[in-house]
Amino acid sequence: MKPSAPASLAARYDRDGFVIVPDVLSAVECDRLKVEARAVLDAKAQAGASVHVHVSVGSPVFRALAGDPRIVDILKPLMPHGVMFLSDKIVYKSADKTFATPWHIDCFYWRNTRPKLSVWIPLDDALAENGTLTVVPGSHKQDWRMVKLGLPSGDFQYEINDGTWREGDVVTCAIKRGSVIVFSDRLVHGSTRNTAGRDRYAIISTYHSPGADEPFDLDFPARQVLVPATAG
Ligand SMILES: O=C(O)CCC(=O)C(=O)O
Repeated sequence: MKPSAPASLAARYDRDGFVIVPDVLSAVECDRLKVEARAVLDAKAQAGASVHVHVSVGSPVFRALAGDPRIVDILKPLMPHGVMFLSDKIVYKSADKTFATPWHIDCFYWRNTRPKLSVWIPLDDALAENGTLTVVPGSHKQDWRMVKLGLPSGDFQYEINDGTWREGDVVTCAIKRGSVIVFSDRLVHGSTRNTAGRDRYAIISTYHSPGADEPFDLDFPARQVLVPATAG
């Protein structure tokens, strides 16, 4: 019997709510981006914060990354109505920022806006022991209830505390730095704890289809259309 063809990226994204694309950025690029990320955090981030938003507003390096053709080419088949960059953030875990990112879906942070997806790129090899991304495949097809969360740092404001998935449903995405995870803003995700005593930097960029600005968008001055709606 002929083996069936592997599902396309778009089919997998639709089925699972996420896709992993390995080896998009080189180790040298990750090293450079990590130096830039540290500089951005030192210059702009709130003391003690593990999340810093609006990275590309002040960093041409990250702005170029958000529109990098290698990333846009991954997004094109997943976003048939065009690709618009909205915002990005650094999420940084370390020997003294060990907390697991709580289970959540991102659309709770941007209720009543058009659908979005995010691209998560670790700048350090990301493994279970240093806080890699965890996802629940297929969870983007269900509705979830979020509750307010009071992390002392204020880094994450919401969590799902009544999830119905089983431990065996969770995928712990162990990936090399420079690999890419694209995930829907309806996908349940979080991270493992960082117990390794070493850094885990990630840059997360969020995109949606081009369209008239919604009030939410006005907070993000680096937003830009990368693939117009009419382009193939
Ligand atoms: O990098 C992480 O720990 C997870 C980040 C995350 O879940 C998010 O920003 O939505």
